[in-house]
Amino acid sequence: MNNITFAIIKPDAVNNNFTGKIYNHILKSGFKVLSAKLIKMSKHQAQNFYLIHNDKPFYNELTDFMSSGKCMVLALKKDNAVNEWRKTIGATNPDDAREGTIRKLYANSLAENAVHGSDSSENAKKEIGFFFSEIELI
Ligand code: IDP
Ligand code: MG
Repeated sequence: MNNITFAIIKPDAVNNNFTGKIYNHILKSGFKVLSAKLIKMSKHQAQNFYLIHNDKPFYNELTDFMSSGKCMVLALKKDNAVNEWRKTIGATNPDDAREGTIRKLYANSLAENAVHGSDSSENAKKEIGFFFSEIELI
């Protein structure tokens, strides 16, 4: 299944009132929203979600940030969804992101970069399973 990916509208973007604009950007880019909801992660949940980064110097800053406020989590569907979504969001650092990408348009900084995107289909499945139950995935 390479037609599903997982996205988060991160706390900076929700706080900056960009949720609606980013949601529209998702639809305009040809993704179907299988499921979406607002959540607030605990520090512990953010640490688990980003476990693959636990050896990085920014792990503590990242998990503080991701548990600092509300996020919107989304399961997205499109052909080649993982790559298409990574293209739509742009580079991790908004300074390096291409014009018109979500991070270029809406990110605050490298740490507070507006959105998350899965890096593989396998991880997308795991990440969707982390936040959504089966009955939420219509
Ligand atoms: P990605 O989100 O583009 O896949 P990753 O390298 O997986 O980028 O990093 C996960 C998240 O960690 C980034 O989206 C960003 O919020 C944060 N991050 C990455 N590198 C740094 C850094 O050097 N300083 C602070 N935060 C960082
Ligand atoms: Mg990543």
